[in-house]
Amino acid sequence: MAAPEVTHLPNLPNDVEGLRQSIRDAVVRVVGEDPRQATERDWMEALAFAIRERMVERRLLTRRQFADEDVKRVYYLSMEYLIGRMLEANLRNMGILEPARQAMADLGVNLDTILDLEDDAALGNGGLGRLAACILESLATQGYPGYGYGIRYEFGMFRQEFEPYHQVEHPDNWLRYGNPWEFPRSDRKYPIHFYGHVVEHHHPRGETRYTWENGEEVLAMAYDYPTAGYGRRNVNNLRLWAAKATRDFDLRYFNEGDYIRAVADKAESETISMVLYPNDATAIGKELRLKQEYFFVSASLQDILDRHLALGYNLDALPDKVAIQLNDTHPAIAVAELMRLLVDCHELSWDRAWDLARRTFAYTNHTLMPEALETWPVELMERVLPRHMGIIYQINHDFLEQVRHRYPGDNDRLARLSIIDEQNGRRVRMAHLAVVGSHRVNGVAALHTQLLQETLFEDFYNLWPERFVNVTNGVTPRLWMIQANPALTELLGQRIGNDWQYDLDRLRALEPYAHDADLQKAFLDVKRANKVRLANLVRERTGVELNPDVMFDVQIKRIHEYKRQLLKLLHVVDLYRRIRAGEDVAPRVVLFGGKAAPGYARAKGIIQVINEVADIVNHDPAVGDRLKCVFFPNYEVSSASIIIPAADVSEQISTAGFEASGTGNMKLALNGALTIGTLDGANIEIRDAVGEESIFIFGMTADEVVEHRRNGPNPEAILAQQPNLAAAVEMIESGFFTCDDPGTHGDLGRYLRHEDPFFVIADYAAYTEACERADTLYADRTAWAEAAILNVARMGYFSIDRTVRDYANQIWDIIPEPVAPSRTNGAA
Ligand code: GPU
Repeated sequence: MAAPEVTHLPNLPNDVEGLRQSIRDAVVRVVGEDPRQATERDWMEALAFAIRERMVERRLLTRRQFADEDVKRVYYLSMEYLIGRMLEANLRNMGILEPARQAMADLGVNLDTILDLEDDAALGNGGLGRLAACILESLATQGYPGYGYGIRYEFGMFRQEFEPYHQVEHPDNWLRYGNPWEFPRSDRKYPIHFYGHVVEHHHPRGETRYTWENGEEVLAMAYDYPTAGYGRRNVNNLRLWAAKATRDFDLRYFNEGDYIRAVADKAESETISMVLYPNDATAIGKELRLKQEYFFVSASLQDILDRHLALGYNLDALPDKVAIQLNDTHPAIAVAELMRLLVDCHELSWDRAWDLARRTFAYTNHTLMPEALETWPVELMERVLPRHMGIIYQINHDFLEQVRHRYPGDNDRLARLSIIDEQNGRRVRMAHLAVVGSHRVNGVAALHTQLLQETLFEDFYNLWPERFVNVTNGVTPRLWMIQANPALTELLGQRIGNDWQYDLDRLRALEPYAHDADLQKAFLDVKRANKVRLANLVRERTGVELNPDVMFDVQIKRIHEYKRQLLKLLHVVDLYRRIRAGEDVAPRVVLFGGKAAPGYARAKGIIQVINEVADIVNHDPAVGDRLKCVFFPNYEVSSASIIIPAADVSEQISTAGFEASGTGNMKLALNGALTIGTLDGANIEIRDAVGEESIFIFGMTADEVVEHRRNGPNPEAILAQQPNLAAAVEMIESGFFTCDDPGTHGDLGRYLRHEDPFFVIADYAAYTEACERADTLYADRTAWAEAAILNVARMGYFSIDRTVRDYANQIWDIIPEPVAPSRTNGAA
């Protein structure tokens, strides 16, 4: 038993006076600056340190309680966490936002100025990474024992600039000033191996054993980011791994006297955690990517097993104390790695290990798109991870035996189900490994899960129907309402109180007031103020002036053909042409935001043409305020939180069957934007929730898309019947908007006429008709306000808290463990 003063945790005061003291001290003791000379950035850092010491205190309290209560924990394994800024979120979730604001004011510093200095932590591409960040926040908020594991990329998502029309990528050096939120844990390092070979050890009795020898070794070092719950004392942890060379990296070169080469090799081994691959929903076939995946998976699993054993549990209790969620297939090598750790390192029998692994893992699928499905050439896997390749063969062998037994003689089915794809030059199908190695597989919206069962995983679904569940995505109301939309938060508080902040279903209390004229006016005033806020930012970033009294029509998301930014662009060009022809069209501001993967030429071409069209439209004196088109540069979490509350209309217009869920659709609707959308992803559930009156649905359904493709689409024939659409396509391909590269718009014309793989042309008429329905409703301010209020009131289902409870109950089997206020430490 340690002495009481050793076990004591500090208990720092959270009042204005106490915070002021901590902040002023931190300027001197941590930043090393004289408070008389401290810059705004110095004060920001000092404030962050004052918060983080309070966070870590609660983190330790939380950890003590979890250990005392023998809780089951969930570990979320994700290559991406799209967190955004942390300062305001941490202040709010720690319950010290207002005292800190006052303390800073007392020190002569404006908190809002400070908040704006922080770089986004952009360790993710899009929806998948943002979902991971929302899930961690909700786990802490609801008091679940849940931890994130990922990679501490030195460089996150690139910064996007337009020069002047096309996208140019700049490195995101987010750690250049250091990072006050992380705790480097130099004592938490694990060795990670690559390459080498496997040696078999035959035993006369018992199983053959394997050792993995003569590879290269790199260390994974932990960096901890405490994650605070809102309105609770629970603080969980996100552990990100950075690659560090081992101490005696490459002895060979030292012995040969090539000191410089040895040091260069050290740098090389640390590149593993250098940069996030900026690809969204596209598999990357690079060796470095496979090494990143294995690197963070191995470190995380070693850490999980260490903790499990240190807590005094035995390995047979693993599935009772540990759930591991695989965020898409990026961490799916975990199935083989856990087997290696259990069998080779902890000497469990294969069958026992397999039973434990399967009951521990679960896998979330985020797309059906073939180009996103990860497969690794057997040859590459064999070279980089030789032991894992052997383990995968063994898993596959056992699995196919089972299939053979169930479907004797059905060789086609065996080939379809096999973890090894033998058709395309022998590749490991990571999705198959994930399904076989998990006890649950989930899609992220009802339609998506249904399509998974009917298409991609049909054979697996027939084999194990009980393994498949749906968990519809959600978003955290703390960031996407309270932080992003303080004006609406305030209004909601006045009308229905603040319970909805913890239980978003309570927004329904707003329903009876939807036609209350006072509320409608207040609601429209809030929206207008948010539009002014956005217009100011747009002016600052692009120089374009926006009229806040015009409809703000917003499409913000990664640039992808299937998301159909081109459908919106055709509408813009159509409107522009008609305005020039003297037609009276409803005015609108169209705002795009989003990044294209650097190697995705078509997506980059889409950005370029939008910028070129925008430039012409915005400078045409004949147009004035009737049409403005803006491509908001460098769309990221922090700009999303300004754009979303200002949107009147949310564009969710993907080709049906292609968007797994969407989450931007939820953020926008929650903030009162009405959706124009296809029956795709979670749009379907949003329609069911908000009602037909508050959403503009259009276009082919997923079934109709399949049918349409089967019938052999003919865009030219459709164009021949739709003069407005034809004129828009002609206007583009004629070079009317060409500012930069002549020829590129001709190519776009050919693409639409002869390829149109996502049926922009086929859905165009229905789309513009939906836009017109929106225009008509928008013109009736009362009717619009009512629909928008009802929209907000009915979005409760899309809280990430509901999503996390669904995972907890259907998949993880964990329960909340709220940290009691005065436990252990006598703290108030
Ligand atoms: N998604 Br796969 C990504 O953001 N990145 C990916 O690599 C893959 C999927 C998205 C889906 O496209 C989107 O529909 C979904 O809402 C989101 O994941 C979270 O589930």
